[in-house]
Amino acid sequence: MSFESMWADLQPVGRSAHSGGYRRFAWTRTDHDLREWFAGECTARGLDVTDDRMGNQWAWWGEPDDAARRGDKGVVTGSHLDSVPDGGAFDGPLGVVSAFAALDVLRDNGFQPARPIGIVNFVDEEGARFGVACAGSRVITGAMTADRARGLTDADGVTMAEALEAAGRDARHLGRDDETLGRIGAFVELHVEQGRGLVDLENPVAVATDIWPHGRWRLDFPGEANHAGTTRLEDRQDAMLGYAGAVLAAREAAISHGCVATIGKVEVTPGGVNAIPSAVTGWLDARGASPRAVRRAVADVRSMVEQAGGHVTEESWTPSTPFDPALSDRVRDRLGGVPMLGTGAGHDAGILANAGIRTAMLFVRNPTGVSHSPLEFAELSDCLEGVAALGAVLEDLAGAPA
Ligand code: HGY
Ligand code: MN
Ligand code: MN
Repeated sequence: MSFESMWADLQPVGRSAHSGGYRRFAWTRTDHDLREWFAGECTARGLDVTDDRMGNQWAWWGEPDDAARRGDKGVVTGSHLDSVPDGGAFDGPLGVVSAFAALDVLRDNGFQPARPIGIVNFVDEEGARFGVACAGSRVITGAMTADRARGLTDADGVTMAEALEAAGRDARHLGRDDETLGRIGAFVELHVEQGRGLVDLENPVAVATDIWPHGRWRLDFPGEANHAGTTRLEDRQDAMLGYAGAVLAAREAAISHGCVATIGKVEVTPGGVNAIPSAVTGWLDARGASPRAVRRAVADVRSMVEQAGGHVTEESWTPSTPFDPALSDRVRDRLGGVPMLGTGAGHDAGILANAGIRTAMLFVRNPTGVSHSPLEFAELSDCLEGVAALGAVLEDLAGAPA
């Protein structure tokens, strides 16, 4: 199983014939096919696959519980396979395929790890269906309660609990999973770069320094359903007006506070061209290097929304997340001093870092710099550079006795 053959196997799964992007959402049939693919790759390598309390998939080369008895822990790599609506091919899958390919390189070279090497597929990293990003890593680390996760609903009102049951899982099993977390001595996630840093630096691989603070807020605007043609303007309670104001306020606030913000998702009720909306819900995504700047920008939007009679609910917040400096320096040195880059994109690695697990990230060059779009890309040569880098890092971290 080469990198190329694994990549080719994954390509058609969940791909939209219309956009060319991917629609790989948690606990759907497509997700099931991706999980089957992951399990098949593990089985092909003689790795047993286990699920944790949230359904994240784990496979180990070596026995983590034997290591624990020696007072040692494993080295884990991996990422996610789900996508945003019409997302790109690389965001997530590059980290999972590279994990398998890096393990193959180590085995082909006759490497015998002194501590177990794990590969993980985190579920629901994008939060595209149920609205909270990194749901899989948030639940097992306790960053999101099982009750909250079970109650999240998708656009059709299906709860995550119902989706899990439909996928043949016991939703009562959800929760913090210290047994799984206790096996991780270090986590290194490889990810396509979601920006142009490496293009400008003319390097195929970088080590991450940190993840910007970022969050998601739900904005609800009330209105009164009525006829679009017969209702006088002065009699209208048009929920869309408040929403429109919030979209512009988000951009103005981002500019004035030096951060970034967008409202990328909106739901309109009833959604008829000739019906004045009775309700509009928008979701704000705001991020920035400074948590204060983000909070101030969101405060500006909040006051505009509330003046329009709307309501703002914080749905997730991830603080500024520096990766483990000693581990990141060791990774950078092992790779001969590659560049170090921060990112505005959230990752399961950030959730694990905030849970106190030694974590680092590798970025692979994306010549378009574009992500969360079918235009996301990485050259095969750079992908293979990423595999070689990940293999070298795993060999270093899993090679030296404790
Ligand atoms: O939203 C993010 O930054 C990540 O892609 N989930
Ligand atoms: Mn993403
Ligand atoms: Mn990702």
